[in-house]
Amino acid sequence: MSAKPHVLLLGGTTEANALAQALAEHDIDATYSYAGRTGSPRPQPIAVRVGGFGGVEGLAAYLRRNRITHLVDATHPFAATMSANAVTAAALAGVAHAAFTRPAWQPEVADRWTRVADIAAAVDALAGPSRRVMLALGRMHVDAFADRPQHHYLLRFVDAPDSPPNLPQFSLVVDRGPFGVDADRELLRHHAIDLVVCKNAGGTGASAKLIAARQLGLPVLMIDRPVLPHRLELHGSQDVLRWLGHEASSGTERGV
Ligand code: 3Y8
Ligand code: NAP
Repeated sequence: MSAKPHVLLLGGTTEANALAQALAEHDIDATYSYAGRTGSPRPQPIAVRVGGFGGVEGLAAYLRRNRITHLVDATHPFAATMSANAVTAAALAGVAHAAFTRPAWQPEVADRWTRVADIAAAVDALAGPSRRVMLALGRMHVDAFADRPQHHYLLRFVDAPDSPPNLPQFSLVVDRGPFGVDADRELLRHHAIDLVVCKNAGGTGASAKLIAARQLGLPVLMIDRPVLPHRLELHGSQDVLRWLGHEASSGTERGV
């Protein structure tokens, strides 16, 4: 009989939230982990912990101390440090590891994407005359765009910043997703945006601006995902439940 699973779920995404719901419904012992980036993260139906672990060693120690049996990394595709640490720490602690992620967005026929490798390449690509740019990257990377002060930036943060962004021309919207297409289309139109800059986050929580840009015929500067270590990747809550040894239909332990 396999040991009863005790899951550490590295969260912060729409998919992590759906999985937390499924784990709660199946009475699977699980803890949801936030980094603590936002002021009031969404409540969860399972136990929650907030804050870093203290690098790989700190996470490995947490896994051992809390007798975690399965580590599910459902962090955002751009949370590259967390994801790399998770693979290494799980191996160190001898804990099963799987990523629960969503496929990258693919351009559709009507899309006007220019793909760049990372934030620095996006900054380089913004050389040239003044534009009105929706910088849909959140708060953590805004300073990099101070090198391109000629543009007017539309910023969207989850929380109001303690101090104004270091940009000469910007409009700031404080809002958390998941976002809607009609609202994002109105936002782009209201601010007369002529370029959207975003990360290839994938999923549904951030795709509204892409669909709105397509409808308005706007170009998009799409930042590709960072390369992550090789790992088991699962794409649905049911796949994770099966991986944990819980058949979704019966909701009971797999037969001995
Ligand atoms: C703290 C947890 C849900 C999950 C919501 C998803 C969808 C909406 C879209 C835009 C893009 C951006 C940003 C974004 C999205 C979901 C999901 C997603 C992008 C919360 C959350 C935490 C964070 C951290 C925050 C980052 C920021 C990034 C805003 C909660 C709401 C831009 C990523 O102020 C800060 O320091 C914010 C930091 C990392 C990226 C950045 O560089 O600023 N997410 N976002 C998580 C933690 O502490 O562990 O507060 O409830 C989660 C979500 N954000 O259904 O409730 O699944 O991706 N998050 C990007 O995609 O580029 C917004 O504006 O269009
Ligand atoms: P990151 O750069 O990959 O990680 C930096 C450090 O933050 C990690 O080494 C770890 O600290 C801590 N950390 C990150 N995620 C954590 C988690 N879920 N639980 C506990 N500690 C965590 O991470 P990030 O890009 O800042 O993302 C932080 C959080 O925001 C994640 O939950 C992610 O899913 C969410 N998020 C990020 C983005 C994005 O664009 N990056 C978008 C949406 C949501 P220690 O080394 O001390 O353990």
